[in-house]
Amino acid sequence: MADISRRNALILGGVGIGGVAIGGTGFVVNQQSGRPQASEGSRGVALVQPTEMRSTNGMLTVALESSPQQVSIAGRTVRALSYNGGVPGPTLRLRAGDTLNVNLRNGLTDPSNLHVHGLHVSPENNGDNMFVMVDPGGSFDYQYKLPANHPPGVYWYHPHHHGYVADQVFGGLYGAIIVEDPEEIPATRERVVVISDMTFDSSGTISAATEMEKMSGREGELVLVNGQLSPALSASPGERERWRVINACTSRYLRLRLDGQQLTLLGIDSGRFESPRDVDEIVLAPGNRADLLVTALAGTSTLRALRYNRGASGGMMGARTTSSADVALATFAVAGTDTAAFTAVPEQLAPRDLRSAAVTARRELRFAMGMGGGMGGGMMSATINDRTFDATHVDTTVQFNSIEEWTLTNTSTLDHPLHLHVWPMQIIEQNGRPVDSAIWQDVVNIPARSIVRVRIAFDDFSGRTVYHCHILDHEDAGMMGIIQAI
Ligand SMILES: [Cu+2]
Repeated sequence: MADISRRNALILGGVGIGGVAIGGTGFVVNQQSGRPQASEGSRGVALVQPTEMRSTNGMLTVALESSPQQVSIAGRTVRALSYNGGVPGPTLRLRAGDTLNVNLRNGLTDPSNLHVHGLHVSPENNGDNMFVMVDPGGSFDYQYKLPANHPPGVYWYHPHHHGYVADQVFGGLYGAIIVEDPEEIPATRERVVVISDMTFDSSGTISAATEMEKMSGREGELVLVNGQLSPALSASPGERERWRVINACTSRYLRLRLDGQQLTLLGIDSGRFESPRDVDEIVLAPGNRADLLVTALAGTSTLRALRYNRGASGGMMGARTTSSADVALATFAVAGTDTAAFTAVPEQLAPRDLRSAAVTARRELRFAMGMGGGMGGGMMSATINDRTFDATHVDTTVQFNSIEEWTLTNTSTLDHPLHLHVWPMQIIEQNGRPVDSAIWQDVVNIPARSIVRVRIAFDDFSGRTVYHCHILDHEDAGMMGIIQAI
């Protein structure tokens, strides 16, 4: 085998913010400098887009097979988990009103299933049903019918079988779903930017998480963009790019910056802002997505994920800080002839605003973590309202067509990002401060020892589904509840 240490040694162009880390991989990894850098093995490789599949005449039919595959990552051949041979899996492009048919074949050695994260579709029968289990070797035909008024934006798919979610997503099982705009937003090009993290051992196999890592939520040593380490992007000055950014990391928060470029945020998750916002950075909790316009300015910039403090998990072995170091994710080189400026982004539909709505029910969800007494004899307990997930117990019953206000209380020393399936949440209040605009997300972060209030309109669909922490190790540990709209 080639000299991996040398081939993958990253060029240290100066004093980095972090030190050089010797990964469990046995090769030298340093993504911790804010400076542009890449491994010798993969430096300058252009960002590759996942395969795309697009609906025609209102329908997209896709065969998805999850299986262990040899894939090339960071200049090495490693054994990951993949949909249809790729990490990420294919990008699915849809329009409001479309029907998406997915034949899922499970080629893994563990049970699995599929979740279409963020799509506002039925959770029942062969829709986005979290109670479907696909055995190893088995298959299932899903059908998702998007309403005619489905919001445009960035969504994604990944496995969701309780107890296996973190391992399967960390292994490489995820892909993008795009719901196109009814009126096109002019851009030079569009890029799907799926950010994920992974750790491989010296044999090229994905590393298992320790109990301590599960407690804080595992973070991979390599932070990848579309499965690539430090890819290169290029553009001409004045070009406008549409970036569809997905945080597919199992636990890692992404505080993204692309200094030197002009960033305009259209929205987070399915929540499109009425007017685009110029931003310097974007924080994406695991599961969040950003719909972003990048106006290219001459010069070379680095897409970076900056240190984000998501608290510390205490315990018998002492508190452990889970504040990731800064990571350089990709380079964006802008050179050449200036192109003509783009027209303004078309006005978007004003988002619904429940701040002045009549609330029909209020409830509290209390997120807690503790040691011992956890399920499965594990050392960790991760609970919502003092319960861990029980597939036979409905935790929350809501009335169809009601508007509820939920107080999300985090009693622990770690952030927990709450994901509610099917129905998006409007953030009303954060730590006692009212939110001054209509912000809709399907993953809402609840910072350590704080309170967030959201409002939810339970309309369009009834049925049974789940809400859970999107630190997937916490979800697998039981930080998930069942909700039924009747
Ligand atoms: Cu959590």
